[in-house]
Amino acid sequence: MQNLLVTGGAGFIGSNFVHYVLENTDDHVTVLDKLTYAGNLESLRGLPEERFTFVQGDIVDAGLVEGLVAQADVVVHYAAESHNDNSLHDPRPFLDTNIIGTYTLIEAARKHNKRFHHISTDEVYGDLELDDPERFTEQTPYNPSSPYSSTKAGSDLLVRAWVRSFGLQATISNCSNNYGPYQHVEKFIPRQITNVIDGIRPKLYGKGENVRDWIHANDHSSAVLAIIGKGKIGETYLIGADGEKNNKDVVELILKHMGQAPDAYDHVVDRPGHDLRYAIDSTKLRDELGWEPKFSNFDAGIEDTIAWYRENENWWRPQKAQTEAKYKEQGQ
Ligand code: NAD
Ligand code: TDX
Repeated sequence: MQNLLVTGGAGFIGSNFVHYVLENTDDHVTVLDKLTYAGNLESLRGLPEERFTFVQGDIVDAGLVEGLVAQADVVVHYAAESHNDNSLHDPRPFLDTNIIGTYTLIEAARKHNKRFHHISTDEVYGDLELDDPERFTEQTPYNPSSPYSSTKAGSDLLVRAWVRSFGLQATISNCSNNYGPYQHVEKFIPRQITNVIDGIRPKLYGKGENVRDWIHANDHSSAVLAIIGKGKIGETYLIGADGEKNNKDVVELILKHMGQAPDAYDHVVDRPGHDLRYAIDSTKLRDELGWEPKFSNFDAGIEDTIAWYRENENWWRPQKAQTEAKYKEQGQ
């Protein structure tokens, strides 16, 4: 039994990880989450009280962070400002949380000599051409495009430096695009599903040719547990499930499963600096740690996700109007 401190555990992937840990291990979980617009306590409802503690607070609060890190065996760091579109309109919170927040956590982890796992993204590597035969590997040079991805890249580099200079007991994972339940309606897949539920046509940025490498959030969680359990200190592991799809195909799949015509969507103004394609080669994680994804059928995963949003309208409804109003201002 270990005590895990999970930052950002009220967000999409963090909450999935908390559920996954409580269902698949004997560990105790403490979540530290600021409950920004992206955090939702409803995503953590009904967890066993004797194995789960929630603390509302900011990861830049050094005093709070130090006390919590001191009590933990392992820190799993999910908390971040996570949405590219927001980072293009107001980058400052991304610097505060992603850079200073990560710095605050690794300082506490080094002081108390705690195992630290840093959650990051494939976006730190920039993007690929559509016909590039190569995919991202652990050796791909960093080349981030947006304020979001550059702050995530910066946070990864801080962790690497703390490993090398201070002997921080850390690992890093860079995962591709996640989908599944509890994802905020600002993100691509839930936005389109909830638009269709509301009778609004899905919105495709630009031509819709951009490719994302989709992985179910549960597979991300199982990979993180594998890295915490068996990963080598100082190493980076890429997490991906061979799920490349272009955005147009994803919208058409959603429309098909929701009984709409395949062309019942609108093209809207493109995202500035929009990364063209992400693709992950997760050979290292599979070969060295024996990890494999379980959700290999994207079609079925999307159907389940649509069903979840249909059944859990009370979870997403409070965010929907505000999110769409913001997109409307931006012509998206
Ligand atoms: P999210 O936006 O859904 O959740 C982020 C959570 O962090 C929220 O609960 C929020 O309240 C909390 N938070 C934000 N700032 C905080 C602060 N200063 N102090 C404490 N808590 C704070 O994000 P997500 O999509 O679940 O992403 C989680 C992590 O996974 C991020 O580090 C992100 O970079 C990474 N990631 C995401 C994806 C993806 O597809 N969504 C893919 C790869 C990696
Ligand atoms: O309405 C939309 N229409 C559209 O075409 C939205 C919201 C998005 N898009 C496009 C932009 C991207 O090509 O869909 C793709 C996915 O967009 P997002 O859901 O915003 O994700 P992305 O920018 O790819 O970043 C995500 O994956 C990597 C997460 O938000 C990041 O936190 C993670 O690091």
